[in-house]
Amino acid sequence: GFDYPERLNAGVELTDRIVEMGMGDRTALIGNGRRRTYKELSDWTNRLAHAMVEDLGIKPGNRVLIRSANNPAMVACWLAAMKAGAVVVNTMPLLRAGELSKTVDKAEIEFALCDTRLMDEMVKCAKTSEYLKKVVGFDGTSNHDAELDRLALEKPVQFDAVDTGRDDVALLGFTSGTTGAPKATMHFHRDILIIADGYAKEVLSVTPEDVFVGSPPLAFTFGLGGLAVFPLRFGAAATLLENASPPNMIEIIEKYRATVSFTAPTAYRVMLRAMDEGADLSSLRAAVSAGETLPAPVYDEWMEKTGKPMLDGIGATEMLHIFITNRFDDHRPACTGKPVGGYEAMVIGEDGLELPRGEVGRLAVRGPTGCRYLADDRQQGYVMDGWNVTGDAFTMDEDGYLHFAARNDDMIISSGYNIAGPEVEAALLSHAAVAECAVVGKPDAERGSIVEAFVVLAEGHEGGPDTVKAIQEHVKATIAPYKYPRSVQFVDELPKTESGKIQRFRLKDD
Ligand code: 3SK
Repeated sequence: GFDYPERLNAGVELTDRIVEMGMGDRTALIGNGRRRTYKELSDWTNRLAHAMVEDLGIKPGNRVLIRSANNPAMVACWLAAMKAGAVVVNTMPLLRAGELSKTVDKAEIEFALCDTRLMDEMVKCAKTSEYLKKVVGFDGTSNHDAELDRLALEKPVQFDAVDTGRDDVALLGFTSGTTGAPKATMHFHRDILIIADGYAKEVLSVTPEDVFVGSPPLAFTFGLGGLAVFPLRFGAAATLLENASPPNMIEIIEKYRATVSFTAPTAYRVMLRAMDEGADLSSLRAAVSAGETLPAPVYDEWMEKTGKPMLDGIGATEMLHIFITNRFDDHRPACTGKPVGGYEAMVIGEDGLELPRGEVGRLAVRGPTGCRYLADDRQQGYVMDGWNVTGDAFTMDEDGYLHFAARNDDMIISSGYNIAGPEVEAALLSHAAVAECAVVGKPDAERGSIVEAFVVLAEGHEGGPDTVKAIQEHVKATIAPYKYPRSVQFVDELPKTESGKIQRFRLKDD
């Protein structure tokens, strides 16, 4: 079981507790050219928490948005805000004002802590927001050269963390719904520890000697767990990269002899090619793959080259982290493995009943973490009789291993990013040349899928490379750039049902 004291603050457990355990001198965070020990991280977060409470006026339960690329300052702000009893929403640096506004409105966010280099879109969002009271800049480069840092520098290094309960909400993890209307998933202080004491301990056996590296944004719970919670829970080191391109990850792996990596198959493919060119990834003892299905050839080649299995797993923002996984001593290609300790899984049919082994149905899981949408009718669709019914179709074989079959929804997964097709369609439709459009995922060897747009042109507009470019640039300027359609096809009309509903499945070539 996961027994935690009734009064629990995850911010304290991931910092001060490690110092108390005698690991204050160990490296906690590496990023932007600096290394911080656990003692330094504890002091830093305590000072920040003082500033948040005394200068900004953050009260327990206030919602605080953090806007940053992955860096030590973002982690410090997150931990400090939890110490101050706040409910944190981490956001990706690529979000534009419109997407930030949807987040702020959904979670009724009052405070925003923003890397000063990313202020423009945050300020645009604040100008029209009825909820945001304060936007404060922090220095993402960790040179303490911004308002929040200056306030914090004057504060003491001791802070009595807010006496939060283990079942108090600490984190709102956002996930884009299929309609583009974001959903916020609530997670308690204890949930943050459960993912470390469950998956990270049982499957990865993390020790203080480990050095973590990876690409998922901290705004995505896959990244927050893999690159902050898991190392910090066990006194290990986290390397944080603002630009986690595969070459940058490789550089860090070689430089710091990283031992655990978290990324998507797309990046592992590039790493395999780099190994052919002499890259030394021999320090990696655990390569975790999630966010997209792991193709068997990538699994096979990794095994061949490193002698170790790549650990495919599936998680969900709703469940906070990975709940089904392969293991070092129990792994198979094209297989997601078995539930993490404490979780149960079954494959169900349309009637909600368990299907016979081998039949494709919806994956349902239950365990120590689970879905709690904030003020959202979609809760009834996700949790049924205590089971969390994910959007994915799976089969369970005779031996109880789970195999991914397909996604049930309109999400397009490209290089590990979840992209809601309808949101891209809305951005396309705001361009003058687009009369009608439909967006689908197109299988892609490099990225898993890419966004493909089928566009019916408006009167007076012509298809051609310039129009494609203009449309793509428009999408990049309207929503987060990674959502733009890499493929644009001009068509005379879209396939529709008699009632006029677009039949996107007829546009897919998978
Ligand atoms: O599998 C995923 O997409 C996922 C989502 C949230 C947290 C962790 C993971 C692996």
